[in-house]
Amino acid sequence: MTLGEIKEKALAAIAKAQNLKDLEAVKNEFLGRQDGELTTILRSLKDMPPEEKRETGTAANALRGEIESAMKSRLGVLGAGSSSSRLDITRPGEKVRVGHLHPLTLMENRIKEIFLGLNFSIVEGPEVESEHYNFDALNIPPNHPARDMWDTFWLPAQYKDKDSRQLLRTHTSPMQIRYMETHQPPFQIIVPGRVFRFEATDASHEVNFHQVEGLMVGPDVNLANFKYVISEFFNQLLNQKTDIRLRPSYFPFVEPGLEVDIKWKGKWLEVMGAGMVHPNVFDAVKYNPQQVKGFAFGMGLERLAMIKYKIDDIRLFYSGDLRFVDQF
Ligand code: YSA
Repeated sequence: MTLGEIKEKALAAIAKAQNLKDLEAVKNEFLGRQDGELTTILRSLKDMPPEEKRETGTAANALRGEIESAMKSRLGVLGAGSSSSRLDITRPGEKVRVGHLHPLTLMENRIKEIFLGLNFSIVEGPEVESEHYNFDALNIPPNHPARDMWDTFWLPAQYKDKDSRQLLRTHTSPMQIRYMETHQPPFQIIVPGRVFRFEATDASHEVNFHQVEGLMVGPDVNLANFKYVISEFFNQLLNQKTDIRLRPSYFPFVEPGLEVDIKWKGKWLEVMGAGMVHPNVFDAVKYNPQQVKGFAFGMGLERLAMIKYKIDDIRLFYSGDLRFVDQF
């Protein structure tokens, strides 16, 4: 190619270039280090007679400058000019969206912190449970009417584990059994975790929610200990002295069984189930009910968060609506 042809072709290709990639291709074709058209001519200068070398050299270098500046101005037109022309240091910065914890995580963290301060340990258990741990060992045998308290998601029969059917745990109480099977008293634990119930959702019921289980066992643990622990817990959680009320209730794994209410904004609100661990439960884990006593409780994390943060619909927690979660 002659210099004239190179000029004509290169400038036409530059004018046609639509993006950075097109310009790169033009650069390679004409100015490429290896076999760019113009580069080849420049490289052959050394073999030319002096007169021709001077003439051709001058013209070829001028053409290179011309092609380079045509490329630069085309780059400017395409809106991808050199960085100095793009960087405007006077422009306000872009706001960085900072992540944060979900209100339920905040709540769970605070609950753990309070119980750690009361010398409890934190343990966790499986979300897929066996019928044995979720019901039988908790003094709820098959056909026991109390099973109706927990509408259950059962796993298909092929997931049967030994003799026990598998399910999604309906409460965190099965961890009472798992923990006692592998530890000796005295101890005090809480078990935060996700639970599942096959029930209709509404403003205060979810299919999938969280509970925090508590269990304290020792030679002479009694209801007064429970009342102290739970009062202290609510005083700290709600940052104010909180009245609590214990009402008789029924859960198969405790005797006596209780429902705990707290007084909040002038009204009594039910916040947890509790009681003294039933002797049959101690039997199931091979503890001697004559020698150890214990209290247990289970509360709903969402319900507590609703009280603390004044949230009127439980479904908001799982809505994925950033306008909701960004408020925490
Ligand atoms: C009772 C005595 C013990 O010694 C230990 C634990 C318990 C609690 C028991 N395992 C239980 O699950 N009781 S419960 O069915 O009444 O649920 C406990 C708490 O979970 C409720 O007080 C409520 O706060 C929450 N809850 C229950 N169903 C719910 C729910 N939260 C959201 N959606 C639902 N569908």
